[in-house]
Amino acid sequence: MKRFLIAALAATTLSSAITAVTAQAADDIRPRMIRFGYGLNEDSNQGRAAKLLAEEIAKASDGKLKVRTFGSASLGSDDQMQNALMGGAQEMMVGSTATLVGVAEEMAVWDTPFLFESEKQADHVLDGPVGQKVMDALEEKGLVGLAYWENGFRNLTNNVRPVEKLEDFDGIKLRVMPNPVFIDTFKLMGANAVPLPFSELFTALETKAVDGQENPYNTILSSKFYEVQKYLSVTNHVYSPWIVTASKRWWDGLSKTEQDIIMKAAQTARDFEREDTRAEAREALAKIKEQGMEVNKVSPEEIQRMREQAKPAIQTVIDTVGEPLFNEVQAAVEKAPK
Ligand code: TF8
Repeated sequence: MKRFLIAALAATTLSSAITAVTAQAADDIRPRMIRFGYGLNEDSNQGRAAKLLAEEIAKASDGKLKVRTFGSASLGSDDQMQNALMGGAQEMMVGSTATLVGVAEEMAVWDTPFLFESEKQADHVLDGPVGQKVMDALEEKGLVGLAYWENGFRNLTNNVRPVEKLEDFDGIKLRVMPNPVFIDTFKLMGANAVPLPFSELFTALETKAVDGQENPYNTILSSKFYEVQKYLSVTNHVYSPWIVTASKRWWDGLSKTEQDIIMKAAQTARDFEREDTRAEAREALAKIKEQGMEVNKVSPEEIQRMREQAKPAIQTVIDTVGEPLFNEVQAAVEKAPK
């Protein structure tokens, strides 16, 4: 009788242990600390969205998944963070797709000058099948893409002169994102393109190591570039996406439930971030002027000349991502509502 009981007990213990293991793999949430890094400061559109993402993850996991956010590149430049994610030394980050071109060249397709005409069009393409395909290219490099957030349409600032026509780019020492398409685009414009990580940009402008830079209105405001830049020229030369990524090494060790919580939070934060960014951008020009910058519009004729001039950079994109992907993106852009 006793022996039977022990055997029965052992059997149930064993079987419940097995169930526990499977359950854990499928839907357990374990206490975890997630380091989420980003390059802008806490008072930026990026910082606000990172905070929301952390709150959403805490809420959905009853506080078991704790996201610690690190702004102002305190965990390193975008490049350094990407490497930390690939190596498994950091869990998550958000940064420009442009910085990922060195990891997955497919990302260069978003750097095509004048690719999108509106944010709405960008949303459709990025959130659609081809956007997903480009994101998926990260996996074999050790990263998992979760969602595209908005950095936004980029505009030019500098200290030399207002850029009103193509020729005004001449000789301006312009910081660009470290990526072949950006370097080529601005070389074609006649600028002296200097690739630099964003984390070094303010100091480079302050010390006059470079004359100018290009970024969306939101960043010109939140990074206080108006303190070190005189002219802003409305060029809208390219739409820049951000992308939330996770370390694949780490991600693969999460339960399905944990992955779902994090994925959903990245998307909720995306929807918030796009609205927040657009609202801020609508007010930004007035604020930038208040801060003393001189703002000039660029005429449609001159934008057209810049577009023409930038065409060879499109070839750089095609050489980098391959013609089939480039064409697929073009087709999606044409189909998307403006
Ligand atoms: C750049 C980008 C950056 C962002 C940010 C650091 O100019 O636009 O502002 O990638 O995440 O480097």
